[in-house]
Amino acid sequence: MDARTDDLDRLEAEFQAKVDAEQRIEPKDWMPDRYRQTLIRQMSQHAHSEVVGMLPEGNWLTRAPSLKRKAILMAKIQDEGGHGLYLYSATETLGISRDEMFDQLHTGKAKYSTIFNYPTLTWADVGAIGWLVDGAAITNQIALCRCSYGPYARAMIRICKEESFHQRQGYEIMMTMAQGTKEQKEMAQDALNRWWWPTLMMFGPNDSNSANSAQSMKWKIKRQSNDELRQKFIDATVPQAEYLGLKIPDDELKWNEERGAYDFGEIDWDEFKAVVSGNGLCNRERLKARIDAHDGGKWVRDAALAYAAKKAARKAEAA
Ligand code: FAQ
Repeated sequence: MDARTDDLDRLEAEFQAKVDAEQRIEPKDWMPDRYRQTLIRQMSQHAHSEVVGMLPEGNWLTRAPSLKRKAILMAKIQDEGGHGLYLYSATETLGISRDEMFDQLHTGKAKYSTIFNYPTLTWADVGAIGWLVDGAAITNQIALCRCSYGPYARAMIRICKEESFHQRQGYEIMMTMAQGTKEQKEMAQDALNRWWWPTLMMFGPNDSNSANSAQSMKWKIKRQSNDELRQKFIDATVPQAEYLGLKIPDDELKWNEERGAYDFGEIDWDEFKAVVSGNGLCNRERLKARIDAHDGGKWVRDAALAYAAKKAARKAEAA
């Protein structure tokens, strides 16, 4: 074994000991390259999900049923943009630039959550997204507040607070519709039918098929496995659906007294794979919208750079 390998082994052992002792890893600390790359992958995917996630709800901004609903929805969507920016900044601390991240998204190299490749067909979908999608996001993100990487964990604390307002607003829309006319209740049920299974897919593949989980858990990036979080979400959400008087579209859903948890049906993993690989209902539309927005913003970036260059030149002249 050469001296360099010895050094690396020692550094890795010290790093793991720090993680095991629940000490946070900060940007300037030494970290294994694979830890850095795993975080860049997960955090950039998370940031992209927030930004792409603005699109399905944005579809209803001009058609919100009242001024109040419109203002609330606009605030929620702005929060999501803010979460994206927060997460891009946190990811930059790992040594990747924002331009590189955008490029990875626009060329299809980086993923974003499958959930945002489904269409929002009615106003009830806005309620279902808040209730279910934000509900699932919180379940996942509460665990991430204790992630070993400091900037990610700290970003999650604020994001979770805002997500919980999002979840409540979604549930309130569902409640209003479920208690409304027959047509409104049907609309709420239809939204639940369409969003339930895709929401369960947000937690990723089953643990036995999750390529990254074991290592991410060892590094304490992930604190709970995909299946544990999915189960937690289901157990919390079933009583909420019952309270609304809506039926979760799963005939195998049943309380298991022994496990103290709900049993549930099999997720359609073929559908998941199709959406992950770019063949969901809205993948192409979503990516096109992001690329168009980026291209459309080029003049702003150019103007900001020109202004900064001019300011620097003036400063140099004055010095
Ligand atoms: N969609 O080995 P694992 C939100 C990929 S934020 C797409 O288990 P990992 C807020 C995975 O990347 C929602 N790809 O992976 C909001 C990997 O591929 P790779 C986003 C998925 O990372 C609400 C491969 O499959 N939240 O909703 C998905 O250990 C409302 C194998 O999987 C986050 O990103 C999927 N659903 O665990 C905004 C949270 N699942 O990269 C607007 C942070 C898996 O190796 C409106 N992320 N994949 O080629 C995480 O916690 C994790 O990355 C998981 C996946 C749990 C998503």
